[in-house]
Amino acid sequence: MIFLKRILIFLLVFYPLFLQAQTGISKPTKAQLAWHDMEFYLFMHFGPNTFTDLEWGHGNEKEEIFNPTNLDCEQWCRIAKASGAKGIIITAKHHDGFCLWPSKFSKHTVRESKWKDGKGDVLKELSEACKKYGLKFGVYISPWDRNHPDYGTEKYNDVFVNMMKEIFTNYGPVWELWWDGANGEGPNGKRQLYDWHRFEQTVRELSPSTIVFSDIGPDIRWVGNEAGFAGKTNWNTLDTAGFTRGTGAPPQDTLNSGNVNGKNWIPAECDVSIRPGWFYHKAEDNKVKTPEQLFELYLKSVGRGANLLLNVPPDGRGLITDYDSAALLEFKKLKEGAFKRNISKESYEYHVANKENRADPKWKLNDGNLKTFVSGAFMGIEFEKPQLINCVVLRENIFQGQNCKRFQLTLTNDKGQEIKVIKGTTIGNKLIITFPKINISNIALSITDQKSTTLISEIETYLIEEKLIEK
Ligand code: FUL
Repeated sequence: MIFLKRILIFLLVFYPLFLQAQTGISKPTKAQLAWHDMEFYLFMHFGPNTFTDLEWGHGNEKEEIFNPTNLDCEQWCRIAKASGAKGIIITAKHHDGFCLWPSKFSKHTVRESKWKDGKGDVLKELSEACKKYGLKFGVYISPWDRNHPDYGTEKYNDVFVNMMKEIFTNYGPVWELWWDGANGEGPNGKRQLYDWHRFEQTVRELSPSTIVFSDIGPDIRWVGNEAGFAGKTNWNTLDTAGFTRGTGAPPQDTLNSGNVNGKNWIPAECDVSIRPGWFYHKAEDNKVKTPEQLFELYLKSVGRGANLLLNVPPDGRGLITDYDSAALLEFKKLKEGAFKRNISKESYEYHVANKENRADPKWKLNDGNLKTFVSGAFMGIEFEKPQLINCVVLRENIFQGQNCKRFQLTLTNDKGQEIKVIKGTTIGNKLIITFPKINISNIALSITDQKSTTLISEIETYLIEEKLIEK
């Protein structure tokens, strides 16, 4: 009997996977799957703008203005760690063209500055600190360059390729590379025709596991806003044919939601700043987002199947201020507190092939099985005694693609009466649903429309602080 049950479970799990493997459904690469696991990491905008109080430097700033008095990348890493972030992406070169490393292909770098008598190298310090603290290291390098004399000519494409080569060779491994979509004029009034194909080839050759961000990938996409939220419907798939980066990118609402039948696996990353600006401005010290606002951003990004890239800009000392670190640490506490006790773990899980068949097998949670959905099937959690909950976390196992188009959660009390029905669209890597707390005995998930067989790996339930419920 046990043997037969095992065979049945085996078939339920692997046959749909076999079928999916035969279809042309788009799937994540190994590197993209690992990226999905990263969930939350920090962005650091740092450079001449930190000292001039600008957001977009003109490119003609004197190098000597870059002079942090007390730069300490280990402090950045300690704060990143303490906030639960898993990596740091640094603006190695913003639109003003200033390089935070002594590039041989520019005369507008840390080498020409007064900082450490021109011997400093922010990329070296940060990449080493990230290694030491077990954080992933990522690099933002703006294609738009308002300083470089070759900008606007074919030669600049060589410059950009050579700069990326330097970065991969001297500071790697680079986990994520960020190509900003902004493309204005260079110092000679010309715009650049970027050789994207060559840029992409360079990355693939030199650092094949690097995840490349831009408006349209190739690996991950911009979410279409700088406010930090993904679409309530959020497909990891996107059609890019006919689109380009920058002004030729797909409409912002498309980037926000992806395309249901998109040809490419290009999931969304939500970039947003902890302050109004991207760079540090003293006048914004009292405008740092509160821990509750950060938690809400987390719900609207990670909780909608995207990743959260939160910008925390170091100040002119080269340090993260106490305003920012206090908010980050408290945010971590809120998050840990909210998701500490998964109430589902104290109950039984069931999985039935159809609604008539309630004499189903029940499992204690964490049986290691993926739950597959054939039409009419549902699975759920049965609590041994009624539980107060206000948050459900669903996880779709996406390694063979994202399939759930529509789902329904039915929450019932100990008398079997329906208390609440929640309908939704996509699930993806993680979906966090919050609502005013209710007392329930049973929660049942059914997939009401799907592209192909949906694989569910978790139905978690929590009671979080009421103030944290999504507004
Ligand atoms: C934009 C840039 O223009 C901003 O300065 C900032 O770097 C943001 C993350 O991307 O395109």
